[in-house]
Amino acid sequence: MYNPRFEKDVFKRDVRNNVKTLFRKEVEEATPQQLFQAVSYAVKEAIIDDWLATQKQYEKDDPKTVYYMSMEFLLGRALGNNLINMTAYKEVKEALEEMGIDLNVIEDQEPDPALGNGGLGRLAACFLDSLATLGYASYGCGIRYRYGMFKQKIRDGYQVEAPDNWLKDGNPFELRRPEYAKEVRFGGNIRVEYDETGKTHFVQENYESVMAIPYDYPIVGYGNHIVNTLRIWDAEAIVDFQLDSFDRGDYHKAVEQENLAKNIVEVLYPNDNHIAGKELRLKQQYFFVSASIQAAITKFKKKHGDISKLPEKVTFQMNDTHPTVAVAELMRILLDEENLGWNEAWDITTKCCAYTNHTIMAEALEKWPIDLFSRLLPRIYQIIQEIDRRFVEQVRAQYPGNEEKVKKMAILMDGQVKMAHLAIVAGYSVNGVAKLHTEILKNQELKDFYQMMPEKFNNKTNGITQRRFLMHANPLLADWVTEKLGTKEWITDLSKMSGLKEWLDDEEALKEFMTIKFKNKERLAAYIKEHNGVEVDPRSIFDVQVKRLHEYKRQLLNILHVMYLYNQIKDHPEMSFYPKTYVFGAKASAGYIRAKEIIKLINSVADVINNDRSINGKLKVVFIEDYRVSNAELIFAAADISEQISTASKEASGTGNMKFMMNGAPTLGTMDGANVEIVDEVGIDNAFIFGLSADEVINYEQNGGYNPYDIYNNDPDIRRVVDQLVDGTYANGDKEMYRDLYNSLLNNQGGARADMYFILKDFRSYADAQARAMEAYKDTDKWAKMALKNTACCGKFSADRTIQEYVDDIWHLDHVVINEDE
Ligand code: 26M
Repeated sequence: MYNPRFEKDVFKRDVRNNVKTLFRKEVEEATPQQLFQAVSYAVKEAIIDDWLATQKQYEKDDPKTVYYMSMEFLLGRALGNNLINMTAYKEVKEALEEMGIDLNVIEDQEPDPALGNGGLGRLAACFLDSLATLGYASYGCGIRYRYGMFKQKIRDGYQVEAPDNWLKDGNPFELRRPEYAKEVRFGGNIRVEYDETGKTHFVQENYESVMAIPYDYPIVGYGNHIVNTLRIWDAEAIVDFQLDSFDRGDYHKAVEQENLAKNIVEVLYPNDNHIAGKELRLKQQYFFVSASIQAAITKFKKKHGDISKLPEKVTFQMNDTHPTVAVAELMRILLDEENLGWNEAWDITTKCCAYTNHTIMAEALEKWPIDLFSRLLPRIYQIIQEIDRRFVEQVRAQYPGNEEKVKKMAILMDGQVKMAHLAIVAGYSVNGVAKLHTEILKNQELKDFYQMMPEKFNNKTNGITQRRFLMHANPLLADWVTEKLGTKEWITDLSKMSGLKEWLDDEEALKEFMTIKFKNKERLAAYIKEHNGVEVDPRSIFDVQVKRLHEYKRQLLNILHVMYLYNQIKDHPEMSFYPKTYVFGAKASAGYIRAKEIIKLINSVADVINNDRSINGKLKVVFIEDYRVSNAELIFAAADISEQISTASKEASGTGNMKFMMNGAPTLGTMDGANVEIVDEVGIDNAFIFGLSADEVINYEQNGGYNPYDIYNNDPDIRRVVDQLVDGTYANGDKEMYRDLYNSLLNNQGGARADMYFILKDFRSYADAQARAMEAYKDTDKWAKMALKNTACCGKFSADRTIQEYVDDIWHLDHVVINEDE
């Protein structure tokens, strides 16, 4: 046991004391929520010592630091994870048991901090965990949204959004740091001044501004006493700091600034892979970027005089284009506040900034109208104009007479600011998030940039943290793995999982492995019973698709196939069919109408099938409400089959696929994103692969698509399910409810091609993969082996591996060790 604070008796006393001082109660009288608070404060106290020690060590060693700039951090609950990383989970569980408290119940009191949408935000959270665990100095930089990702309710089969007031009971783990506040300015105009030496100065006037107040959130490394910081910014009106502005008659200004401050951090935009172009979103971006960069520079200057050395100690990683104004903000500070010349400032900036691309979806490429951008950020816009002017000059020099290139590559074009172009031009590294994705960037989407600056491009295949997604999500399997490997090393070195291959032919071990899966399925079945009121049989195959709802992820393909299976069972009641439970979980962006229609369809199909007693429970469909990190942990552990069925080329990586694999669920999917690398690791025989390849999809797209009627006319099974969208089968006789989905599959609509995502095209091949999976499952021994093989081969997909690659190839951070005796 590494932390003396978890001396059981001391810890128990701390908890009792906290209940008293916080709530004036005895433990026996406290509510579960109050106990959660009391336990969390006791844990925080232990964290604080390590947090201080870590910062002291950093002060001493002065390691290079990465600032991971992200609009989103989808952390999930902290309590259980912190206990695991402090290697105190079991001791605390026991201590609480002795007090008559169940740790699981306490953990369930914690609201999920959901400051992110999906993949991109969860990746950021996994990266922070790995950075701390590997001993690298890092800050996560983001926004402390008052309301995180909305809560999803399903009412009458429809998604209804409710606000996520995650801070309503306070947040035991965070620390407000007003002494590090920074002012951020918006709007106004830029006045040019010349001083006596003839030097030019740019002065912003008539601006509005807000105070950015940091809240620090501890990121606990596994078993190494390192505690890094996630710094998320709240906004407050400046008037709170200058109480006299009311006296000066600035009443209106005061109210305006209150509003600006309140609005900026009010809510996370619930879009995923789609850009809305709202002014408030740009305000959010500049707000946290400016505050974070200012803070980083202040910290650097306190220790180092010479700003030109910044790249030796600091690197800014931009999580997608959302924080790309960082490059212009850094330039602004270097030019206007540090008084450097352009070339020197540019040299520093281009050695400090790096960019990760997460998508090739056209509607997700971030572009801002110039009029909006220049009005809100006048000085930043001037700087971007100059960056663009110099870059275009360079393009013309390299490709004389080729104005096509300029048009395709410029940062400012067609009245827009193209954020990806800015990020690539100013960044020293551009990376994709899986091999296939990076190849598509290099050869298609960003081809011109790759040709001009190939040295910037590199791949960093995503990963996940095994601490949360195996140890915490699946303690039974985690203990089994430790026992079989005879070591806990896999917790910080996931490549050790390959040692499990020795057990692939051991019948007893396979049986144990499948018993654990069964217990996890019982646990999920209980959750489904409680939350959906649906009975599912843990002996049935749990086939799971959980992820954001998006057409390219093709939840529609999945549910159409369920409709097809149902038709089959009804037509041929005697046919051999292994009972199946299809599990869905997905939030649709609030304004994404078609995504919401798909949710309604899934729920309608569930209703019809689950209530049809004639099929003897062979088929069940469950839509899990409010899919989020906390219930994801239960779901991954309980899955038999992992549905990863995006249209090839569209899913940059996927990370859910890795979580399923780690927990022993084979992939049923397309050759897309990181699925390709999963198949490389586990072998094609231990996955169920189907559908068009990325090349084939891109080829069709470049030739105007394909004609879905060729399939509809020639395949009666497919025609039947498509027609069932408009014959009222799943809509109580209403023939119009799913007309839009029907049309999207068959008919061109304005700019959108019929069946843009190749659902009908891939349907047969998908149904075939489904059939193969069912056949494989029937052979219990073979299945167990296949499932274990997946767990045994997941080593590559640790975020620890990913982060080590970022460190080696991009960030070049120094490794830090905390000396336990100090
Ligand atoms: C943009 C503008 C306004 C509001 C929101 C956005 C926005 C927010 C999140 C756009 C995209 C966002 O996320 C994209 C995302 O999650 N991409 C996923 O990133 C994962 C991590 O790399 C990959 O595994 C997924 O394949 C990729 O879809």
